[in-house]
Amino acid sequence: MNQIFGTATFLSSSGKFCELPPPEGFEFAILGRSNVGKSSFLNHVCADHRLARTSKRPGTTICINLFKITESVFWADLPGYGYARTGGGERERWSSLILDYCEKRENLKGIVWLVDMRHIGVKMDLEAYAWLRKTGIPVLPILSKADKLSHNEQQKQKADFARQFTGFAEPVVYSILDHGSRERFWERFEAWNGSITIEHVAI
Ligand SMILES: Nc1nc2c(ncn2[C@@H]2O[C@H](COP(=O)(O)OP(=O)(O)O)[C@@H](O)[C@H]2O)c(=O)[nH]1
Ligand SMILES: [Mg+2]
Repeated sequence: MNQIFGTATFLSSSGKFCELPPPEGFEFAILGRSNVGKSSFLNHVCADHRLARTSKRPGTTICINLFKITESVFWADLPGYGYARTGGGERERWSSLILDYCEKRENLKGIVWLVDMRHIGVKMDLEAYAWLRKTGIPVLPILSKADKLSHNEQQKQKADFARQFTGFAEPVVYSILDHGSRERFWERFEAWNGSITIEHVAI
């Protein structure tokens, strides 16, 4: 996948499921809590810091942003979950756009699920996990912001993740401050990608 570096392009931004472009090729979605580092991760793995907009303020992306990674691989940067703009209930914290997308998008091949490595097992991630398991969509977990932890803390958090979240591919420890993360991710992505099929279990 080395050839993709710097060649990914922004395709579209959709606020409603019906506004998404027609499915084309294979799509992978980036899911995770608001502010976990989804857009930064996308930019970093594609080696293009201007690709997706990143933000210090949580809850700013309410659209699905689609990116073309190769001729046949597309990535969707989903809105973050877990940020209650109005301090309201669960419904506001789980965007119906995420649910619609994950349940209906025909060419969705897998979900890259970001979890903040410092905070394993927070309520919204537990909810996301239960729901992801139910959908049967293949999931590759990413433990983000690894640079904020020492090596020992990383080992502990990894073990914690493995204890709490079973049934997915082994998580990739990731930091946008570490270029080794990028190589490690693409290796793991290709292995994961090759091992799954386009049809996930319909809900
Ligand atoms: N130290 C560190 N900060 C990160 C990392 N990834 C993201 N961030 C920061 O976390 C904040 C939220 O990132 P963003 O990509 O906008 O999160 P999103 O809401 O999930 O798309 C930004 O200030 C990023 O610079 C990382 O690996 N290490
Ligand atoms: Mg974002």
